[in-house]
Amino acid sequence: MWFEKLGLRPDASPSRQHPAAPSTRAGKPERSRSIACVSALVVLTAASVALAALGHPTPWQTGLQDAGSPVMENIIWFHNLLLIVITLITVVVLVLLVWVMVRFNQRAHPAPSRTTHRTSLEVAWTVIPIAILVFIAVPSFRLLFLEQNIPPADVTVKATGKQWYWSYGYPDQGKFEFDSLMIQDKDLKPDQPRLLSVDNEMVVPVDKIVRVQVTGSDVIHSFAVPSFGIKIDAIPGRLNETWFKATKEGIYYGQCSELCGKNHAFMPIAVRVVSDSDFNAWLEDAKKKYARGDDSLPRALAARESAKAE
Ligand SMILES: [Cu+2]
Repeated sequence: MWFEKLGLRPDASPSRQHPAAPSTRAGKPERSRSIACVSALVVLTAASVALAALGHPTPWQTGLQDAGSPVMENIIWFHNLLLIVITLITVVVLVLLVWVMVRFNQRAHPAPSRTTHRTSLEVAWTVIPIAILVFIAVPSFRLLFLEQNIPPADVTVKATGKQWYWSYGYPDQGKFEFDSLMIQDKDLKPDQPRLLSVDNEMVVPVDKIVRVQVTGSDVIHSFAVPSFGIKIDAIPGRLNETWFKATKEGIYYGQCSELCGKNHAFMPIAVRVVSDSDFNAWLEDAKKKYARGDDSLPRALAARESAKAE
């Protein structure tokens, strides 16, 4: 079957790397220790990059999951930019602090200056942070608009959070809706990740704009798929919207991200991205398999429909 071809590799867990042990070379223990620290950092950073994966988390992962949509590509780019900015700021502040402690301590500088104001300095420490914030705001707003402005959708999926599973409907494709429940540990197949696999996945076509309408039927849940860069609350009585365009076929996992009750940790989201033809084949199947008879419509709606017909 097409979906078996796309399953997760069982050997996907990467080899674990450990930071280098500190050198004990006699004579320069301090230098050796700092070299060891730096190499440990480099190894950890490299490992976290190497451990990132598309669509699912990995053991020892510290970074973000790989991007499976244009929005997530932008999120990762913005995250890396902020990491550089914050590292530079931290280094500058640290250097200033060390300089003050060394140069102006009581022993090195017994007679302190009584100066309390310096206009140029005050202007500088006001203007520089503003400039940094403006520099950050530009890509930040660009990303926000990319996430919020939903392009014309090719497929609309309605995801309803329930205690404790998700239901999916495809309102433009017909009257069908199905429940997606987590597979229990004892029923897992070898290639199915624990706590993330579900019985009925949400299926969408690759390279198409998918609009996800999200709501809750009992309490607030949250629909989140890290590799697509989406997370949106599922609130009873309200219809929230988000979107993604999956750029690669495969399976993408997410979880409910709002503490919603005792089984909050056990209502995963699994999105299977397939080719157009596979999606159409699945759709035909799903329409029959999950067909919702008119008798399951809410009574008030059914009554209104029949009143209209008379
Ligand atoms: Cu939930």
